[in-house]
Amino acid sequence: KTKGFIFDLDGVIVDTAKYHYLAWKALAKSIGIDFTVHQNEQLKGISRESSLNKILEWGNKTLPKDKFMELMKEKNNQYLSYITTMDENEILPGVTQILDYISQRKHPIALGSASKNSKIILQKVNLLDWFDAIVDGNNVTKAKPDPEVFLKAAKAINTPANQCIVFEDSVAGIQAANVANMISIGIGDSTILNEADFVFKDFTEIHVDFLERLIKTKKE
Ligand code: G16
Ligand code: MG
Repeated sequence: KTKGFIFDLDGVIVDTAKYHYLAWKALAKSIGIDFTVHQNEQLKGISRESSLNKILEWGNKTLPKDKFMELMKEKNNQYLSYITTMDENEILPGVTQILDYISQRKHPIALGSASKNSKIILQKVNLLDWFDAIVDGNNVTKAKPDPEVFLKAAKAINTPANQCIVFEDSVAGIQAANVANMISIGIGDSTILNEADFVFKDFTEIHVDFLERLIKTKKE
């Protein structure tokens, strides 16, 4: 039986979540807003625009449209400056092994990311060729927790939603996978990702027997 595997990017395949955090933190500071690591959890997985809206909300600030656009651009430039030096060493533990396992068994693999920078990053870490489809921030209009990104990814790999397995590090992404009726697997802290069907600290904790059972599991 064929399952479709959908991977989030930031925080699942590579640890770019830390770069997003640094870039947003600096940008917020430049307009006199501070936010905590805890608040940062809410920025994970959501779009650039939604992220800035949240930060402004936290700081009780509103901005004219042109200033808003300028700040989004500034954040992205800062982020891009962090990712230029990325290479294979920034692939998170166990990722290459699981991609290898899945593709050897001929299950299709898709990316389902909110990022508009996903292709550059996958190229940088030399993982682009593993993916049968890329659905990212350039292809969707609704940010996670809306399931649009995962539903499009499922379609792109010709797999019904209830036969898809999603790996996610964000609360919004787990919610999106659940709404899409996919099996949701959290990668990270189980107290934060408690809505997921399963949670693992990282991919090195996911063993072959678990994957074999998962492949046989069906969501109604
Ligand atoms: C990622 C991050 C988010 C970021 C979003 C948009 O999503 O988790 O923090 O705001 O992409 O990224 P960009 O500004 O690069 O378009 P994901 O879904 O890959 O975790
Ligand atoms: Mg993520």
